[in-house]
Amino acid sequence: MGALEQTDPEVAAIIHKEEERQRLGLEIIASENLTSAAVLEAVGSVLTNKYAEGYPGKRYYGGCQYVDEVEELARSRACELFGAEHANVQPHSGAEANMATYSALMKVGDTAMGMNLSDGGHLTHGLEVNFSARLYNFVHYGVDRERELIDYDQMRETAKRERPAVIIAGATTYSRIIDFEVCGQIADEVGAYLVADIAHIAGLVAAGVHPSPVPHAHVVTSTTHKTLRGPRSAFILCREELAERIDKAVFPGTQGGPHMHVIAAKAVCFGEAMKPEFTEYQKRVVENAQALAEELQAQGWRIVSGGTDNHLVLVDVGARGLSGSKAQKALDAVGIYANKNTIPFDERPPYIGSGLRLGTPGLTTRGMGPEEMRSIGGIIARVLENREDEKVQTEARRRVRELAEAYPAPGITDRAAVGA
Ligand code: DSN
Repeated sequence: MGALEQTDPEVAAIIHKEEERQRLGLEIIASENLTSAAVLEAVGSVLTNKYAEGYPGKRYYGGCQYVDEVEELARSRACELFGAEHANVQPHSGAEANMATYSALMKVGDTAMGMNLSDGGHLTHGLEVNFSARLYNFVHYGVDRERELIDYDQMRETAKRERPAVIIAGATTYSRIIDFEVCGQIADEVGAYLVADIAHIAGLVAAGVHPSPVPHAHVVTSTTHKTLRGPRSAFILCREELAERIDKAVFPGTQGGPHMHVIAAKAVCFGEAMKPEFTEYQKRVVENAQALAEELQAQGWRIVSGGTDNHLVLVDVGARGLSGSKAQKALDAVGIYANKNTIPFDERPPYIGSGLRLGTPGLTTRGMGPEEMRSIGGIIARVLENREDEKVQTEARRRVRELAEAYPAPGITDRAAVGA
C-alpha cells in the first residue's frame, strides 16, 4: 500500500479511478498525451518543497544549488532542442507564457493581432473575455471560407491597416502547416514582433516534422504537455536581445516562485525529445492522424480543410446534423475521449460547436499505428451514426477496451496485473 493510500484513501481512490479511465479508455484529445514514467517521477519529487524565486545564480532563497543545476539543464536542453538563443522554463502554463510575453513586448492598450478563436486561435490570442483582449487592443486574422486555410493576404492587409505591435502566429485547432516564414515577413513589413505560439505542435517542431518558427519569430511560446509529451507546463524561447525583458516579465512580472519539480520534469521531457525515437514517434503521430482522417472521410464525414498535416483532425459533425457536444457525449459513453470544438464560420456557440476535434499524440504514444487508427475511425463513425443503438454501443465499448488493453499507457500500472 502506498503512502497516499494510507494517509488519504479518499484522494487515492479518486486518482486510482482516473488511472483506470486513462488505462482502459482511448484518449483522442488533440492537446493531451501520456507522459513517461520518468516525467511523472520528476513531477512527484522533493523538488516541490523548494522555493527558488529568481533565476539560477540569482535567487532570493538559500539552498538553491541543486535547483539551479536542474533549471540550467532545462534551459540549455530547450535551447539545444529548438536551436534557440535563450529559454525561460519557468512559465506555469501556456496562458502565463503568453501573458509574460505580451507584457514584455507591449504596453497596456497597444494593438496586437492573433487568429480568431473560431478559426482555431486561442483564448489568449484576444478573446474578449480573456486578459489578452482586456489589456490589449486585439484584431484578428483567420482562415478563408473556401479552403479553410490561414488567409495570409488577409493577415497582411489587417497588419498594414492596424499596425499591431505584436503578431501571434499559432493555433489550437488548425490541422495544416503554419507558414512562419510568411508570418515573419508580414511582421517585418509592419515593424511588429512575431510571437509564435507552438503549444500544439512543439513536439512536431522539435522533431523537424513541422517547420520551425525559431528563425522567423522574435519569441516562441509553448506548453510542454501536448505533442511534446512532458509535464503540464510551458516555456518561452527568444532571441538574446529580448532575454532580459522576457525573464523580467516572467519573474517578477507575472509569476512568483517557479515550480522546480515541474522544471525538472521539463528537463526530462526535453532530454527525451532529443532521442531519435522521438522523431520516429512524431512522424507516426502525423501518419496516424492522416489515416484517421482518411477513414472518417471514407465513412462520409467531412474533415475541415480536407485533411491534416499534423497531429489533429477536425471533423465537421454539423454537416451530418450533429453538434460537437452531442458527438463528444456519444463517444464518452464508449470510452473514447474527444472534445467538441467550433469550426470556421460556425453558427453554433463554442460550448456546443459543430466540430469534433481529434488528435493522435496519446494513441501513438501507446504504440498504435495506422491500422488501429482505421479501426478507431470506424468505431467513431458507427457510434456517431447509431447513437441510440445499445448493441452498437456495447460492441464499441468492448472494442475500445480490447485496444486499450493491447496498447498499455506508459506510466500507468495495471494494479490487477501486478496483484496490488
Ligand atoms: N486547452 C488547450 C487545447 O485543448 O488546445 C489550449 O490551451
